[in-house]
Amino acid sequence: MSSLPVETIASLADQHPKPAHITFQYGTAGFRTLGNVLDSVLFRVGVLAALRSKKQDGKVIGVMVTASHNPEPDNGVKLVDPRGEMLEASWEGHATTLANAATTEDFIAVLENIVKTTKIDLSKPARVVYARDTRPSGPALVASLEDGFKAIGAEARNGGVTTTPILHYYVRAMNTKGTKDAYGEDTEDGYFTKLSTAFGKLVSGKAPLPPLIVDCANGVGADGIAKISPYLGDHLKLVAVNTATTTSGALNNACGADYVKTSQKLPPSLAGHIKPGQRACSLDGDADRLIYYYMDDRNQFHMLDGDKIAALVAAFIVDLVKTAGLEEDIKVGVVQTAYANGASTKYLTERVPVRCVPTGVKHLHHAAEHYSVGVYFEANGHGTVLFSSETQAKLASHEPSTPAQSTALNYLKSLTELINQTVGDAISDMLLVEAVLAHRSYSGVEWDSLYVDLPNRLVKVVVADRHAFHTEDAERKLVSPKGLQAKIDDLVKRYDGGRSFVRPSGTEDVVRVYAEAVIRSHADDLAFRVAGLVYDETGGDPATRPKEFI
Ligand code: 16G
Ligand code: MG
Repeated sequence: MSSLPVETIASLADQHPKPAHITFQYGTAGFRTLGNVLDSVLFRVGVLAALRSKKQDGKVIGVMVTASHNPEPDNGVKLVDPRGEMLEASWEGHATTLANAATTEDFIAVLENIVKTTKIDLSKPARVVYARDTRPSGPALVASLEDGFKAIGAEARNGGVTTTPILHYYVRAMNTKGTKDAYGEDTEDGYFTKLSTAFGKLVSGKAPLPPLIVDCANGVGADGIAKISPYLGDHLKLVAVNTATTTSGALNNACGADYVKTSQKLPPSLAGHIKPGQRACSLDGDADRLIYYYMDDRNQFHMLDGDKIAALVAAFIVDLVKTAGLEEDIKVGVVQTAYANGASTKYLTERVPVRCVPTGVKHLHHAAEHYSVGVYFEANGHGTVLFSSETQAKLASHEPSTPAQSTALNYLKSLTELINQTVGDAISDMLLVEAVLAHRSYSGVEWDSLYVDLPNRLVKVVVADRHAFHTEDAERKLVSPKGLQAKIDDLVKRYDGGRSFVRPSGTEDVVRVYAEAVIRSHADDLAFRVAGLVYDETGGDPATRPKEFI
């Protein structure tokens, strides 16, 4: 068993010193903060990714440099495990410890400790693939990352500027190349060909839908939309807007999936583009979230969020499974978080088993793996559908006994190709939605009417210490601060259809409050009352108490 190239690592590490006074944390979405303080983190993540690969017997590990929907000055980095899924939870701690080692010596000591405790065989190869989004801080951070690869001697492939889901796709495709589980060609062309071919099979013979407006958040999704358009041919026309990837300050600014979901408004830049009845969608800055919407005849905005996507897709798959005669073999289930609109949970529960898990893709993904077909979506538009290997085998071997069964079976097989099963993927999900709309002959209006959203409100509370907040029951109940949950329960009881929960954010230094109720004014009232309670109970300064808190 060989040892770490300590001298090379040390001399390169000295060029990427950790800034004093900053504590980094590998959170829900990896490391994420201002791009200009991340140099040391990127270098260290480069080394860690190589170790992770060695630990996984030389399988390819992915590294994505992005801060998703955050403002342009932010950046971040996350690791992708061999099947294209999020980094295993136990390694998040290693990443955090490594990022916070104060000096080069400390850094090397932590590395040696990781090698020892996780029993890494250093003689194994290290293979990584990495990519970045369009942020201006990206190139410098990628250079630091590359130094990390160099320091430990990793074989690194540069995936260039691409979407987060495409990077996840590369990882799975590279690791399954030449096996019976081959996921696809490990190139952009391979990805676009796979998706568009499956889409073509799903919509062939269906009346084409009118063109779809796609708000690209001025991010890397703009490249993806431009590239996939020729592959789609006449099956679907995409009209890309907010494609200014090189305009300073434009990324995620008053546009994109997060803007639409949190403000529940049309991006102002779309006002001239979208006509009454027309549907449109927004991607986020790294194209792993998707929110749809449309304007009605009175020019009113209607949002179709991750919950509406889950309802549309789950019901469609359930119908196909039934028509294919596979009801007994294939069980469809849905995974949501506490943020799922209560009306969506009711709609889905009447049709399929539904589970609620804590916020964050990794929780949803793992829970979805327990179903034969696991549909998971966060209300914020991140989600996908997982087909278990038994289900894929069943689809491959099932002998249909009628033409209708055969058609449904083929549609299900095409869905397994269309859907990026490694992670939520705005481009893949968009094609999925479009395919279902084409099958159902739905416009936005009919899709929207599957159920009526309960009015809801999300409020941020800045508290002295968000780490004092602990939750249970999939974040639906507070365990600490002591006594706060009982007070929230008392408030909630006063509102018809009221529901509210409080949780610490995993990505921002705030506590989030969610509330819903049958009447809009009640949802607002409940949210601001709970926010006020949280603020006061945790010793908030009366002088800076936000005016809207009740
Ligand atoms: C991250 C998560 C997302 C979650 C959000 C919650 C991933 C890849 N992304 O964006 O799933 O909804 O954080 O943010 O896991 P919050 O903890 O600040 O509310
Ligand atoms: Mg994102």
